[in-house]
Parts: sequence; C-alpha cells; structure tokens
Amino acid sequence: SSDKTIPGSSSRTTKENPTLNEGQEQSGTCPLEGVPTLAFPSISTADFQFNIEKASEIIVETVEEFVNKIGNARLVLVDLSHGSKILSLVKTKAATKNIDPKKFFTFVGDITKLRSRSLHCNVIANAANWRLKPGGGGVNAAIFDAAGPELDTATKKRAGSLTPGKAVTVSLPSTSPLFSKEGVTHVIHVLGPNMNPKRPNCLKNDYNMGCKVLREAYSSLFESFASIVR
Ligand code: AR6
Repeated sequence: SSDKTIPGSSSRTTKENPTLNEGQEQSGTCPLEGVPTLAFPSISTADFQFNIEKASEIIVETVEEFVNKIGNARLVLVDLSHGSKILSLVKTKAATKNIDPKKFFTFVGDITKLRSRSLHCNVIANAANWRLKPGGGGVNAAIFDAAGPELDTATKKRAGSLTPGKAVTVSLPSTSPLFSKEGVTHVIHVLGPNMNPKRPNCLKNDYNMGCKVLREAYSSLFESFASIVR
C-alpha cells in the first residue's frame, strides 16, 4: 500500500487516523472528516429562473452574515461550469466584502463528485422542489441519483413537503453511495422562490417577495448547517 512509502506511517496510521493534511490538523475535528464544509448550489437561478444579479447580492450578504457564526467551518458555492455567471458575480461581489476567502469561496464541479476534485464537503445543499421528490432535472436529480434510494427514504421520514424559503436537514445513512464514496453525512434540502410560470408557486416576477424568500432560504440553509456543525 502507499503507506509503506511514508517512513514511520505504518505504525501511526490507522483506519481512524489516516495521514492528516494541514486543514484537517487545524480543524480539531475528526481527521477523517476534516474542516466542516457546506457545498451549496445557487438556489432558484436555473430552473426557477430567478434573476442572477439579485441572487448574487443575496448570496454574498447572507454569507457575510453567517460565515463568522460557524467557527472554522466553510461555505462553498458550487456550479457545473467555468462559464457560470452566478459564480463570477458572487466572486466579484464577495471580494469587496470583509469575508475570509478560506471560509467562503466558489468552486467549479458537480456537487455530487467533489471529493475526486479534492474538495471534501460533509454537507451538501439541494435546490429542491416543494414535494421533495427525486428527479425533475438540475441539481435535485443529480443529488437524488448519486445518493441512491436511501436519500428518498430518509427524506420522507423527515418531511413530506417544503414551503418556499425553508430548509430541511436529512441525515444520510452510511449505506448511501454519497456517504460512502463522497463522505457526505447530511443533505439539506432548500426550496427557493420560483419565477418560472411552468412550475408551482410562481411569483410572477414579484421580486419584493422573491428577494425576501431567497434571503430566507439562504438563512434557513446556513442556520441548518450551523446546527449540524455545533
Ligand atoms: N452540481 C452543481 N451544481 C449544479 C448541478 C450539479 N450536479 N446541477 C445543476 N447545478 P436548478 P433551481 C446548478 O435548476 O433553479 C429541479 O428540477 C445550476 O447550474 O437545479 O432552484 C427541482 O426539482 C444552478 O446554478 O435549481 C426544482 O423543481 C443551480 O445548480 C427546480 O429544479 C440550481 O439550478 C429548482 O430550480
């Protein structure tokens, strides 16, 4: 095994105590889990058609409010492509704020495959639908696919539906591939405001209400993550 190439490691490295990296040593938490990290997608800005300029403002403001209330834990906004407009807007806006770049940053990748990109996130957020149903495309379909039927079962035990602006935390059983392969212990489902007339609860471009609900969605998400970390 690769342990043999590290002098002295065979005696010190056990199942529970693999070689530590810098971030893990600083964290003071279980070395296997590393620094508690929430990966989250941009809620409502794709299928739900929420304005990305307004959404980026809300993401940066709520991150700024919460990032210092979660100890050494990290928040990471994830999107699929390097061309992501929401990632670049958020990056630009976050740089003008007093936000520690080690505790909040953006990342390009599939939220269900972050470990292979060397980003370990123990918690991921889902941009859910109000019935908390698998499928339907977007990040919701990707997360339910990757987590296997275990996520649907565990979700149903927690809640049958979600109101816009609210979040629900689901503990993943260790039999879920998302747990065993990615080290994800919790999925937080979040329902954002919907501006798409083809989806339920469309706000018909009412951005007074929309912004209020999106702000509430991120606050609920970060509060839920804080409760897991505490
Ligand atoms: N990894 C990371 N980010 C992703 C991934 C992924 N695998 N897939 C999509 N994104 P959306 P919404 C990004 O449409 O607008 C669903 O059908 C995507 O680029 O998933 O809140 C649900 O069932 C975008 O930045 O969520 C709901 O009915 C972000 O994730 C509805 O869509 C959110 O895009 C929710 O719509």
